[in-house]
Amino acid sequence: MKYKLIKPINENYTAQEQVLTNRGIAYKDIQHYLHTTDNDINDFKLLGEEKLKNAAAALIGAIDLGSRVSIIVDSDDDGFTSSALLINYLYDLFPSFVLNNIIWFIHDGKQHGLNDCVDWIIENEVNLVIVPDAGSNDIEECKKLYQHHIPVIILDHHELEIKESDSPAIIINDQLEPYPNKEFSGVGVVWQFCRYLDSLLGGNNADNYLDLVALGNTGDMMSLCSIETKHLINKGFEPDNIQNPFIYSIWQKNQFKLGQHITSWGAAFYIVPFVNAIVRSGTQEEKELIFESMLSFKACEEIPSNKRGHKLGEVERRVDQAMRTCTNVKNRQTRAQDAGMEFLENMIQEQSLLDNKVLLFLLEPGQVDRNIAG
Ligand SMILES: [Mn+2]
Repeated sequence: MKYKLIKPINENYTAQEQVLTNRGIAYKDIQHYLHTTDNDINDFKLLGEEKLKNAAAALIGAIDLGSRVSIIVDSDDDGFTSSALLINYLYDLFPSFVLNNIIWFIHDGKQHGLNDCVDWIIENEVNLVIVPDAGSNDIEECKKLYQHHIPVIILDHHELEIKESDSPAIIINDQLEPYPNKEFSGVGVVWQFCRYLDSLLGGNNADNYLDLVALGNTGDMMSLCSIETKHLINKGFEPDNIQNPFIYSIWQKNQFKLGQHITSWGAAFYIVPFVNAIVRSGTQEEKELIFESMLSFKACEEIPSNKRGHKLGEVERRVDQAMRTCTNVKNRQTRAQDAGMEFLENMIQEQSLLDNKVLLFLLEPGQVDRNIAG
């Protein structure tokens, strides 16, 4: 077997020290890295106090007035957990407002941001838009919304390709600010925003959702070399912190793989792929089902069963149906992947393409499932 060492072996290091230094943790930081604490959590004010204040004022104002707020659910694991965290958090404090005034938008494909939902927002007479985990660069869409007097709060972690001052939106984004952790996903930014709201409203409610923080950061493959991210992923997956009905159920269902204690590795292999399969290959109804099973107040509601061979009038909990749907959609995705691969392999064989160094396929619509291609 051929292999190349990342770094020469240091005889004075233990195996653990060697691995960690190879991964970029300085030797002097190893003990700290292995024993992180809540002191490693950054101050939310580093996300920009003025903007946090403006965003909170807009949101609390909307709640006060009973305005309509829409939340745009980004189409991946981090996006789902980001929006679910925000809605769950608000439900704890303002249940009837959430039930009556918050509507959410789930993209019909893999879209991100505001591009496909501006008209929907205007048609639904929304008064405030919140975009977790996306939207930083959607200047034109934001301008259009502001022309309709609809303010936009963006809680994001993607690099800006625009000048912030060109956008009318309130953009809270770790990449823009002195916030030291740049390996923090959208759900982390949302969580910090909720901690800021906690500081205004009293209470410690944001910490009820650490499992979502852990799952979103894992889904976006944020680097575990970041001490804050590593700490929050470990903390969020501590068994006592698994409170989200979706995460709890998928853990129980897959305990033979995930074990007594979910690890970031376990979540990356046995939870995130189910969410991503739903986002890529699920129907709109299936996406709604999975998203709503991440909402504490919706997950345990009883809905008509769609189990094979169910009796008339039979019901089941939404989160139980979600578990079955996850498995079905993942299998459907695997079948679509296999069919796509078979199609390409046939093309390679028929046209003897193997002599080429790189293969690029120009596909006709329908040849490979559109959610698999790319
Ligand atoms: Mn993200």
